[in-house]
Amino acid sequence: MKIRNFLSKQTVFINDQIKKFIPAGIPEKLFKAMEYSLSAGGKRIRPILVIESAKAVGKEDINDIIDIAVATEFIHTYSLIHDDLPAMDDDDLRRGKPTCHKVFGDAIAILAGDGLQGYAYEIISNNNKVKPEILLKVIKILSNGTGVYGMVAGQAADILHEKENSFNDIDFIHLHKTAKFIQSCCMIGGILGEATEDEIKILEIYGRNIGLAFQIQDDILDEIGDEKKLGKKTKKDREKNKLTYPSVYGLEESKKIAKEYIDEAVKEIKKLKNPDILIEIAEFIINREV
Ligand code: GRG
Repeated sequence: MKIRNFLSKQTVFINDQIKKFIPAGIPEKLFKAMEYSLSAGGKRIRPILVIESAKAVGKEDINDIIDIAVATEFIHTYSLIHDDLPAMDDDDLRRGKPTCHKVFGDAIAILAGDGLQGYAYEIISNNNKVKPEILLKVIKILSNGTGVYGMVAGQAADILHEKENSFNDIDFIHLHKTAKFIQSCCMIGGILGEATEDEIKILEIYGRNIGLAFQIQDDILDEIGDEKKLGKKTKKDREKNKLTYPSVYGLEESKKIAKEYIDEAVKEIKKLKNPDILIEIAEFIINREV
């Protein structure tokens, strides 16, 4: 499949770029923990979305925005490190390797996550090629999508359901835990490509829809995915009383709803100048096995 080759190449490209931004001159164990989690693999879909969204609105030279794309992966990696902690999802395996806290201990894993999150914003602020007012918009969108109005709220809601049964709105969880961050990455690409308000709105709708489908596919893979390919244990959601699409709607209906989100995303993104790669990424999201 053409898009898989394209995404593999982009993943290698992002991996190379990430190496250039790992903070140095800090306590060795903290550095190692950050480096370990950043280098452990992963699809790099968020930075890829930043870059491809910028291209979709007509940006040709992406060299001045690579650092910002990389910053989104730093935030994603922080969220995975924290999610794996004993107090959260308590996972031993991530991306096919022992989780950060299993290798470096809880305290260093917490600090590695904290460090990655803060450093992501430092990287963005250090960009001296993009206009400061554009950088400020990027920071606003990214902090909204991943902070207290986004991923943090979603993670809290998810945990409140799992541990206390006190939160039962699956669409709130999916939107906040997963979709808002993905939506932010698409909007950030648009902002960096100096898109119009209308184009950014299109990217917002596209991003939200692929983000919601992404989480449904994640739920589906937890039920029927291959542990080896995924690099983590499957069937954990059911064990842990997680609120998932398959548990609420069943597998077939979940697949149908994910496809509806993707159809909506594709319909929307076709309004842009260069939508082809974003269309293929949308379709990849529900066909992926990892
Ligand atoms: C700790 C604030 C905080 C949030 C954690 C990332 C996360 C939120 C939880 C992990 C569990 C989960 C299912 C999250 C939803 C987002 C998601 C599907 C993450 C996995 O992202 P991928 O598939 O991972 O892009 P790779 O390994 O490819 O980078």
